Amino acid sequence: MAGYAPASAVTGAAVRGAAAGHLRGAQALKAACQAGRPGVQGRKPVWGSWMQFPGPGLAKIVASMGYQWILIDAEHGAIGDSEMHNMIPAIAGTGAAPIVRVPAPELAYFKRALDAGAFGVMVPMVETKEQAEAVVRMCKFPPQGMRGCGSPFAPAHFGQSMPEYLASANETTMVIVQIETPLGLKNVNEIAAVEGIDMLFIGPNDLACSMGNGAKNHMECADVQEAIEVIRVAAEKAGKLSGIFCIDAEQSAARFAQGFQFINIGGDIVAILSWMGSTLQKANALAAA
Ligand code: 3PY
Ligand code: MG
Repeated sequence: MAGYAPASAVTGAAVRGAAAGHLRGAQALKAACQAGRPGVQGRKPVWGSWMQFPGPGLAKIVASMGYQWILIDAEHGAIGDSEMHNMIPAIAGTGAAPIVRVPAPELAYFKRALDAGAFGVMVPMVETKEQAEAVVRMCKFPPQGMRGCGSPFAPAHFGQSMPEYLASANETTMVIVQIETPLGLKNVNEIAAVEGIDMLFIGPNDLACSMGNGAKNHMECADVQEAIEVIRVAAEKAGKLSGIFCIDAEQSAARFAQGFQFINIGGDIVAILSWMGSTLQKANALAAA
């Protein structure tokens, strides 16, 4: 580290003014989530949206609408590695927090997302305490973990020198694990207790599907709704944050009232399918009238 510290310190000083907002943004995201927890006076939701289409231009437009975080979905989205790299600063530049959902809990994916300057990562299908511990190790620099420290991109985006970034990243990086299977549900209290895990995030579609309700509307499945509350309460009892994927304003507001803080409202493809589909239908109906 000492070998490149002086050069990276210069880089940090040069970009500090322009990019320091990214560091403040990452800290602000965590603070906003804490302030959204049940029992906090005047609690407010931390709204986000999902992106499954690539492109920094689109990311900038979506992020500029006022969401506090934008999820770059590298699990199910049509988003490759270099697109993710360009979308992260485009989102962060608007003041929203870029979070990357990695395809799987593998070291290479965490390196790519965090080195590109993501404020946090979301990890699908975490099912055991051991998996959660491995996630934390892969996301944190030593001594807490094993993250490699070679990339200049993240410090540059955060307006920091490499030593400054190394000193702050373990604290500011948001580590979010998804609980979305019966095994994850069974082990949820152990997973929530793992140090370094910031949030349990529910993928209701996978949770419903893996519980045998894939073909049904999960909002109408009592067992899925009970499981969702069990996961939320596990997070709350462990002093962790809780989040969930929703597709409309009503669902999102109801989940906030239930006690969740970090709530997704739809996404790019949800918006396109819904608006374009209904508008075409309406145009057809009007033309035929
Ligand atoms: C799920 O619903 O399974 C998710 O992961 C969020 O879309
Ligand atoms: Mg899922």
